[in-house]
Amino acid sequence: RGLDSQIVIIGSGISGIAAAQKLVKYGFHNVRILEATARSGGRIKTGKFGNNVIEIGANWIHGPSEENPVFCLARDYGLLEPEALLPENQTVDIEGHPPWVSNWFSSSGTKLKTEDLNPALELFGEILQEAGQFVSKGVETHASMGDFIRTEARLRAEQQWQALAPRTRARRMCLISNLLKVECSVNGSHSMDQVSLAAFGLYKTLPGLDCTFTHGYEGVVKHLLAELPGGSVTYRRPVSCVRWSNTGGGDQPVTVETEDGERVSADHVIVTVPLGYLKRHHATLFSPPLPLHKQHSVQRMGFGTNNKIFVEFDSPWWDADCGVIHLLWEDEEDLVDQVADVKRSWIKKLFGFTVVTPAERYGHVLCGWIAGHEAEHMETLTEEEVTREVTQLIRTFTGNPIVTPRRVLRSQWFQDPWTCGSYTYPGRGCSAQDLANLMEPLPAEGAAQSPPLQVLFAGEATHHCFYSTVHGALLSGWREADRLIAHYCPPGPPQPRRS
Ligand code: 6YU
Repeated sequence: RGLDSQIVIIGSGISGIAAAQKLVKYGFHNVRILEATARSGGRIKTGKFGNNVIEIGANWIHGPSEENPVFCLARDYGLLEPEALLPENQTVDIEGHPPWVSNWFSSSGTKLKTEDLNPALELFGEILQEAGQFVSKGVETHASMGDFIRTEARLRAEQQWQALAPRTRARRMCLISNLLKVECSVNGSHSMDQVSLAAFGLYKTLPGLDCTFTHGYEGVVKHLLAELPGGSVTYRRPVSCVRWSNTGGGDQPVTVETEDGERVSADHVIVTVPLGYLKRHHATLFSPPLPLHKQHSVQRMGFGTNNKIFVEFDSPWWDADCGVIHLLWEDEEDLVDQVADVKRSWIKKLFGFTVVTPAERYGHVLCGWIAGHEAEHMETLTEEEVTREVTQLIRTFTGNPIVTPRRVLRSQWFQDPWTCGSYTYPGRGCSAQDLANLMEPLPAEGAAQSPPLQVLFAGEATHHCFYSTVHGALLSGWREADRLIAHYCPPGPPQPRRS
């Protein structure tokens, strides 16, 4: 069939669009995307907050440098600020942790001096770095990041901070609790106890100082979509079942059934639904079901919730150069990253806020970050309840009893039926093999009598080292397009060289 093959892509997020763009560019002309919702972009979702553009989903280009295809596209489409294009911006290596100026506030209502906190920050940074190295050493596969960080932090505090006043030591331990919550947001996990120590280092960072889009992340989605023929995406068309064949097959071996009863025949289907959706629906989404090893990997890989709470103020209560505000609870010496009573105290999981810049455009807007079951509970509350809790929180930490946000807006990624959370992390018991299993097509080439490559898998959860990111998702879409291109148009034998 070659370039006439019928290819159906499930999901119009960046991975689905990238797969379609590459196939169409190569010459495949029967490529169709079925999207459950009324829009493209999936977890790239630009919204409005007052008159400002904000990101409800993906925020930054992580590691904006030549190796990052999202950066290259955004640069070529003219979507970035001039500073992001500076060579020095692209070469600095921040290893996933931007060097923002931090302001620390305490639950006793005071602003803390950063110098007093630096030793604890350094200690935490060292432990994280060591954790990342286990992937090449091989450790007991069920060990968790949470256990490792707590054990090491207690041990090192005992050795290094013994002579300190108990109050200073206690505050440093509270700071480590805050940083554990930061890591829950970064990883999208409920607790660091759920994140694998052995697989933590699978995630790779790229050089470059994380940057944002002037008019929103969705710009890159719109530009890529414009490279597809009109009508390539069918919206409001949720797929309910992919019928494939592991025993032989007819002319077109796959049938895609949609919720409204449409049946689409295809030679190949590229599934890009989020891992959260797969965890919930894989049993009904595939007939016959996914092979067991693939099902186990779907279960073992982690997919949690990280939500944002945008808050706008008339005037700032943070320093002019501040990039991130941390909230340190004075009763959290016990190195905690989850709250005991989610309904009553969910707000304690919010580690703090990043400052939305530039101030000339945004005014005084903060973006709060909250992960885990606490974030999922927050989604069930009304906007008024969330506003009340956030206002109370800020009054407590600033010691200012009248500070009042002008407006508040939160994301609700867990309740989104087509996402069921935020992004992927390596769950306890995971290894690189699980990521390999997630991306493995059905049936694999040369593995069965039935037509190969009926069902292919893309999406951020299928990238071996950039899972959880937009660039990982984009590359996974291109990877699956390349797989089909190589299947139909294998590179020819090397030509003999003429002398
Ligand atoms: C990044 C960032 N970022 C914040 C928040 C979120 C995410 N990410 P999609 O879901 O987009 O598309 C699937 C489509 O399928 C979708 O349209 C569905 O409607 C559709 N669908 C589902 N079911 C269907 C059905 N049955 N039928 C038809 N259609 C169906 N990434 O690079 N920078 O700043 C952030 C952030 C709040 C929620 C992010 C960020 C993640 C990206 O958004 C995400 O990976 C991609 O958009 C996914 O694209 P896709 O195509 O795969 O799926 C160890 C270690 C450390 C590891 N982590 C390091 C930190 C990195 C992560 N940081 C994230 C931080 C933020 C703030």
